[in-house]
Amino acid sequence: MKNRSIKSFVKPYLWLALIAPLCMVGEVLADLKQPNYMNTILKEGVAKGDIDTILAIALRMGITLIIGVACGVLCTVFASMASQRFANDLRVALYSKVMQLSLAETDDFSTGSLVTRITNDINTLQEFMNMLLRMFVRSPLMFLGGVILCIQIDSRYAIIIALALPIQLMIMFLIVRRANPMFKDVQKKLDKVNSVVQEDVSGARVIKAYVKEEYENERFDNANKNLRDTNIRVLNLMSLMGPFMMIIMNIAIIAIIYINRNTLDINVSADIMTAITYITQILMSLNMFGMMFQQVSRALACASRVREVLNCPLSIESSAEKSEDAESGSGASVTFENVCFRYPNTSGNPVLSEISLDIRPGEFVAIVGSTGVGKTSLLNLIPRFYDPFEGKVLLNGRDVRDYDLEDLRNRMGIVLQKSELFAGSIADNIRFGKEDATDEEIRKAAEIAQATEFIDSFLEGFETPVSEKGASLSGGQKQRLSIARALVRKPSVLIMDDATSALDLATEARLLQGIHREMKDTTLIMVAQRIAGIRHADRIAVLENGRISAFAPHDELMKNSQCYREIYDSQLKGGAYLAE
Ligand code: M5T
Ligand code: MG
Repeated sequence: MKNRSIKSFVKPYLWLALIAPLCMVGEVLADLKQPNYMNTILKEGVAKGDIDTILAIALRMGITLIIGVACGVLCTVFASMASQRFANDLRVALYSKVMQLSLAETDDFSTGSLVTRITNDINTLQEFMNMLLRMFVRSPLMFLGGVILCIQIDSRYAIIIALALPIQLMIMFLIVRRANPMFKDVQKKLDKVNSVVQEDVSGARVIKAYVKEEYENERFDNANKNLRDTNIRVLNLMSLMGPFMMIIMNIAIIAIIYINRNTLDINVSADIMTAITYITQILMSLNMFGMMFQQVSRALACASRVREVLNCPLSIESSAEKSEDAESGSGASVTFENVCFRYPNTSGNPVLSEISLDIRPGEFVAIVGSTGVGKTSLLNLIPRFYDPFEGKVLLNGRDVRDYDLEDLRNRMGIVLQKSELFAGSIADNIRFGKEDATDEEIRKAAEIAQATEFIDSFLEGFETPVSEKGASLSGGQKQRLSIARALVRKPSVLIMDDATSALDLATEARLLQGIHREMKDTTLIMVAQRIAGIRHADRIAVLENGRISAFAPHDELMKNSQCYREIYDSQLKGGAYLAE
């Protein structure tokens, strides 16, 4: 994959990005012309009582105002279009990159940081671009024009610049206060985007295992579009506020001077008013400039964080070849040849050393060992969540690194140690394992997984909604749904990582019998803490200090493996439940 710079995301919208500042020049010129017209109205019209001149200049003023407002609105529209689209593209690109990341990289970045990069950081970049397009031209032009025109009237007015500052702050405060509730809505949409991201990024293992990257990308795209549209709407609304403020201010000044026209020297007050308007503009532009510089450093930091993820090399990449013998249902052999493994960016002893295992098609193999010994790590190597640094893992005699990644994972049903479910119905969650599963297949999988007993007790059955991350279900219920999700795809290899820990022994026994009866050919590799459930396994591997210390059926291990006997004894003493 080739690296992409952030600049390359601006390119498609370059014409929008160039039109926006051009429109801004129009708005600034119109804004600068307004006080000049006011001056003429007062001196030539009001002072001389010449209604015709007042009307004629007022008409010109109105036209200039309309042109200015139009230019301003256009500038805002183009600037928001350019920045929103740029950000939208960047978000989608960054997001699909995050979906592609191998677990080694996700661990490295940490999920929270990835979420912030996709949402907050890109948002900052988008705001910065918007600001740049609108203010970069406006601020200096307005400032210079204002100062020149103001001092042209009377050089003493320069003092007024300093005096006008408090008025300026007040206006700013009112604008910000009015804008706040509107931006709340945008924030809500941003939260939506965030929560989709949170769920998907933290559920990355399941999405990978079931090859759902495409589907989740689409879900994200929709939430993102919502955000973009709301943003454009709010920004368009905001663009009307400037002109409104101007009109009200000017009318008020004319009104005051008109009422006092007999007692006031119109010429002097006209100049004062014009100068005040210019000073306001000068101060406004100063303010914008300050804000802009504040944004530059923030944007630079965000840009480098986004680039880091976007161009991060993948440690696990799919081999281009698609293998032809993809036949689900019939078991596959799984072989570990002298495998050594250590988590990336860790030092010290390897987690697994010299692991050699030969698991036959259709065999039921259990893996036992004390907690933290590396059982999960061992299973992680089969679907290539990580790659070993020495030795190889083979599926059907072929190195897993030679398989197309999607194809490899599609042959497996994986039940992770921690059940991850998604918002949706129970049926949706099981269907995650097989997109085109029929209702019968879903029910069948749920039956084998011993899940129907609780599903049928729900009023809505399979249509019962599951809340985010499966929070509305018990641990055992979540586990059984995760098992059903793996079973529904009728995998060649079924991998269960302590997936029955929350089930009672009787339920666990029924589940294993069901798998044995209905999926005879499937190779079952199961990590378990309790010997009771796996004593009937064809063979049991005992993991000790990252090595396989024994690999044999239960009866043989009882005779030959001290470690196995110790585990057995401890459980027997604990509850005496092994007696059948
Ligand atoms: C084995 C370390 C962990 C432990 C060893 C998942 C993971 C584990 N480890 C990491 O450094 N990074 C990781 O991402 O590896 O861990 P395990 O394979 O999870 O052990 P287990 O499955 O046998 O344990 P348990 O508790 O599930 O029975 O030292 O720190
Ligand atoms: Mg584990």
